[in-house]
Amino acid sequence: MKTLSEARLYGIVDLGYIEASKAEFATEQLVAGGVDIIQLRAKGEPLHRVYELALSLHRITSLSGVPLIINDYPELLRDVPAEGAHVGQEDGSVENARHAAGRQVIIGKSTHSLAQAVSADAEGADYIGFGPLFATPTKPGRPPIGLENIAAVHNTVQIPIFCIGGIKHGNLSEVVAAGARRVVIVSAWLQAAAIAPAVRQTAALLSRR
Ligand code: TZP
Ligand code: MG
Repeated sequence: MKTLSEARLYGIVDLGYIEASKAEFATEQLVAGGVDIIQLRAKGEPLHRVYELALSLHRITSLSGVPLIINDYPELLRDVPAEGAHVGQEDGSVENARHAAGRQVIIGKSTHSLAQAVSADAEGADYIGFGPLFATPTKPGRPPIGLENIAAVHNTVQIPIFCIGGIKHGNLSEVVAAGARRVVIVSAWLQAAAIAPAVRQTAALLSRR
């Protein structure tokens, strides 16, 4: 399994874009394309469905040693052998999430400013999401933070930083030029004509920098 610090491409199986019945297929495609981490994001699904999906996605990700992160439900990590959980600013502390998980797991936190990034690091997060850089329908109502703090956050916070929000091939070079080293991409991969080639294309664009 890759360590977090080696990870550069973070995919999300988001049920806002993919029907639950296609979640396994999307996961296989993301893995085949070469993502380093996958998150299951199942907003609005009942907990037992998230549990079942997490189990079935983990059967796929574990074959390739790709860590599976569960959005929002760290307590599921007591019953699902996934590698971590991801929490937002409204979801309580990293410590609470660790306690809920009940075992040694990865805990990631969403941050929307330099100050929140510094706090998440101090709180003990293993990685942060930083964004949304651009306005995105995947996170409606969340104002974009732009690219101007990407360099500063990398100079200030030592844990892995995954830039997120509206990233696609057409703007990846700007994002990287602003200092991003790792990216989360949701809709641009899930809505691509074919997911695995889209991930490969991102990987190629990122490694050219
Ligand atoms: N958090 C900040 S932006 C975002 C999340 C979950 C969504 C990113 O999705 P997309 O489709 O890559 O813009
Ligand atoms: Mg949340």
